[in-house]
Amino acid sequence: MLQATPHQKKALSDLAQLLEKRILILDGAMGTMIQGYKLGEADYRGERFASHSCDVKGNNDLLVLTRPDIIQQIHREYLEAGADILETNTFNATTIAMADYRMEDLVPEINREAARLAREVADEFTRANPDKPRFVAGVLGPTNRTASISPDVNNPGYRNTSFNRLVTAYQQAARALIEGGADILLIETIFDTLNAKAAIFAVRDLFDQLGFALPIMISGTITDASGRTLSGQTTEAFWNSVEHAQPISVGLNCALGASELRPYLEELSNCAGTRISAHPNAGLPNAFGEYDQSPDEMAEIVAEFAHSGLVNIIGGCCGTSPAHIKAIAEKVADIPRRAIPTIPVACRLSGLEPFNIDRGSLFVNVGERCNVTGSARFKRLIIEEDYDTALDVARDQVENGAQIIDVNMDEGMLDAKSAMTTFLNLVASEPDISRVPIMVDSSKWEVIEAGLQCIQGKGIVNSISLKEGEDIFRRQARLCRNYGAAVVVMAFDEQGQADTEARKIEICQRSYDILVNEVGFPPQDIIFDPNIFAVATGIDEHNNYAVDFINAVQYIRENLPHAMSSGGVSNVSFSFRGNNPVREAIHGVFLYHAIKAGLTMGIVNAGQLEIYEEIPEALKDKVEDVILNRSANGTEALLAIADQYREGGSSGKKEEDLAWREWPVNKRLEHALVKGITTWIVDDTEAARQAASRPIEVIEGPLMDGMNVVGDLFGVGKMFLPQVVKSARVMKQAVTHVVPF
Ligand code: THG
Repeated sequence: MLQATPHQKKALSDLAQLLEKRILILDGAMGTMIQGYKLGEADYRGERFASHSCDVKGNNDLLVLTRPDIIQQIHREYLEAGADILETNTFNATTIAMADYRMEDLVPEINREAARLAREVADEFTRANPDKPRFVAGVLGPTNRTASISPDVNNPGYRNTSFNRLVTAYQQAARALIEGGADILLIETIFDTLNAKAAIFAVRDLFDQLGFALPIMISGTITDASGRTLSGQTTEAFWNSVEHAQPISVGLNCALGASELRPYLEELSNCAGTRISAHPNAGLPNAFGEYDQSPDEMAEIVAEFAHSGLVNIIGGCCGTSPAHIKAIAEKVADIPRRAIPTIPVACRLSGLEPFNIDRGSLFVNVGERCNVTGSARFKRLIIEEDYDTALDVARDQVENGAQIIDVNMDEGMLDAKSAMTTFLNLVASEPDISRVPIMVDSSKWEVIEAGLQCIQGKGIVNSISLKEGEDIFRRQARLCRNYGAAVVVMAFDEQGQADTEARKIEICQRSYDILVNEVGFPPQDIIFDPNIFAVATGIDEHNNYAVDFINAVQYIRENLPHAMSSGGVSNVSFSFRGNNPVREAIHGVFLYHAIKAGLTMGIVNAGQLEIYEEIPEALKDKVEDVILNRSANGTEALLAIADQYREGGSSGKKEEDLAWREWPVNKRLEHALVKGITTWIVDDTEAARQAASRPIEVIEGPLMDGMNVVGDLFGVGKMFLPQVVKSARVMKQAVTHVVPF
């Protein structure tokens, strides 16, 4: 068993202490320095690899075995320049990247040696000057493959690596770096966050195996002016995806020069509650691909970062030399380090974009339609492998206001694991879908893991519970943490699924205590689902189900700090299957009361949410009796009128629907905006325009008034985002009509 060296045991606290005091200096480029030695094939090979089967010139990491003198000399020059932290020469030292040189077998040795060489020189300098201790960051590079991008444009679901292969490769490299004496692990130049999540998983799992942990540094790379990683994430989305590593620092490196990096560094500095590192290139490459920003120029720009309070660790990437590091170290020596800001507690999810939920957030819509058990159509599409149309189901939901999408492939006729992988890999290549976080929904743990292995963002596991006892619950929770996911926890224990208020509360409280106190799970990443069951089933024991759920939601809000709540909303109306208008009315009433009690989110049909205010009074009254269990024969009374509201029913919705067409034009516009009806919007806008003295009055008058009603209803939780999206479309059509005038 690998034991921590005295160095490694104290690394976390030593480094944290030093970071309190000042800005630390990371070294600069290795590649540029090696180039200066003008080495040939024979130098790279040395005696040991003289007869290796392929060319190895350019395999810089190999030099730790064949030219350790050069590597140590470069380390020494950076330490002389003032570097506090050395990076090991291991950027490509994984089996995945070393395959290019047929040197996979050497990976443990290269990492071990690289760390040992750096350690030796660092210790030399620390002994000479104990007031300036030097650290060794074991570098885990990005590899040359991407887990969330297809290398084949004609086959977007294809991948040439996998999460599990990356985990194995990273873990092997990390273990050897620790054996060699590294006291930090640096996951860097991340262009695909899913690769980085595999590295984090590998390292966290390794620390568990070893029984000790080293500080982790994380550094991503923004590839171009889009301000996104190669795999499409914004800076904040990237941070949300890797925060679970609890890194001692997060930062950006490579790709851009310091001045181009600045806006993204600032964004990161504003959202990350840890220290910030930067190691930019020496400017942008010139026509020959060389970097020619001088040490003074670069130091000038970097000093401004420091003055603006953006950085805690600073160094250089491509094109930088000891002279750059020296100039930077001198410039920032007396500038105070960035203070870690206090970031408000929130569940910070991401797709390509961040999605943060806190206790003040409005109700969050999770799209339910990508569910083979919840949608006959989606099931048919998946079974027939019509993935293009299945992707449209996801896209429609996002366009209609779903802020997260639930994906469930649990169906006897399917290989759920492979369907989950295929679908999520395809979703990853659709930016208009994958901008939102994914909720991986399955009752089978292996399907959940397969899903988590496909998402670069921070998603939600749906679900874990105490169903199979505490041990499995704890184990799965720890794994969710290593994958970096939030969790839905069902109110389900060894005795079964909670159906009464008391049982729901008991299980949620017990689950919370285990997760927060024993597992160390962040409470803001816990979403309790106290079970939404169908009401109005004709069985008296079911009459209080909605009330029990709503009361449990209130308990969670008041007693389980930072935890959230959720539920599968469409479940509540199962007994009215086939009668969508009544089901939608039930959902509208149920949500209105559940949200008032503190419900954070719901799995809903985002395109079909009824507005509480707009439910016909007679129907609303009967539905409310059922939801709130206010009347002994509520079910019978609702059943008695339900048929009238059926689509095309005899006395209800249809006629009521058209009565508003007789109203004055301003009221018609308001109604169209609130209900999201586009059918007559151009006619009505035109009528209003002819009545007005100036066209602008139509926009400033009835249209804005209508949108204000929408705003008010939204503000008090009587409208939801998907409906507001529809309102915005109606508004746009109306305004478009007026503009030419
Ligand atoms: N809690 C959690 N996860 C869940 C649920 C829950 N996931 C699944 C489910 N319940 C939520 N999703 C749905 C999706 C669809 C329907 C209900 C819940 C639904 N579908 C219609 C039906 O079956 O009648 C439509 C059928 C069709 O279109 O073919 O009602 O509670 N954590």
